[in-house]
Amino acid sequence: MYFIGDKMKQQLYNAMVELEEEKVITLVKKALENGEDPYSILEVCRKAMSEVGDRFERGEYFLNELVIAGEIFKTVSEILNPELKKYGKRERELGRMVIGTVEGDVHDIGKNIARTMLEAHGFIVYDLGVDVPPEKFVEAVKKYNPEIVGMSCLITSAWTSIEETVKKLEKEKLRDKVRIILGGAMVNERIAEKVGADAWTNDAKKGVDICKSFVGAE
Ligand code: B12
Repeated sequence: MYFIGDKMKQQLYNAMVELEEEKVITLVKKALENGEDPYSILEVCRKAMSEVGDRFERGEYFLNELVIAGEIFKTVSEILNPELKKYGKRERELGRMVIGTVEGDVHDIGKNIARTMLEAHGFIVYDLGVDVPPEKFVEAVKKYNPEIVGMSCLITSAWTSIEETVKKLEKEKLRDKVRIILGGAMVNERIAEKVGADAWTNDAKKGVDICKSFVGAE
């Protein structure tokens, strides 16, 4: 269990881990009313999702619980989205970006949050959805000519798809035209180095800063 100093956040974390949907919604709304930073509310829920995942791994939760956790988080995202949008300062168009969850992976909650935040900060984001094959990334790069490609990945078995996608971009001589950022709970330095990605993150806020630096907009 993760320990958070703040009492309300601790309650929210516990409610999320225990999959108490109504309590989660009430606490999220209350936190917003109290002027809590929407991203810090999101972070509490993300950490709780990690604990849900650990329980699944330990055999204490089953697929059903993962599904329920996903549904609850989606509701939380819907409540927080308008607030997250206000958070960014969309003063001008910063650049174009193609984003998608790689082939073999259907997790999209984090990708959708990253998209919302990137758009809020002024990026035009072309979202290819989930389970996106390498060819589709390549097609989209040809079609939209983006400065950045973002690949979301939450299962380690899908790392090969990241690798394949980078290889296909190289083969089509597109690799040098884009910066590549990996995101999602299951990406790290190891995979980023292995495929030669320009950056990786498990945190959408950091992701926005990295993407801004890619287009010279720090
Ligand atoms: C909810 C959930 C599900 C839901 C997903 C619903 C949905 N629509 O997304 C469902 C039930 C469908 C699901 C299915 C499965 N899941 Co699942 N799931 C999770 C869980 C609990 C939470 C994921 C989540 O939404 N987190 C919250 C979001 C906000 O966090 P996030 O994705 O990291 O995103 C943040 C950042 O990373 C970043 N970000 C994300 N993407 C991007 C992209 C870019 C470009 C940028 C800049 C930033 C960025 O922004 C977000 C905000 O900061 C995780 C546990 C965990 N540790 O994450 C397991 C987990 C990912 N699942 C796991 C598994 C095993 C599965 C299944 C294989 C289970 C099964 N037996 O069928 C299937 C996979 C099916 C498939 N082919 O993809 C494992 C993976 C283990 C591994 N090492 O590979 C995990 C880690 C659980 C565990 N500990 O065992 N799952």
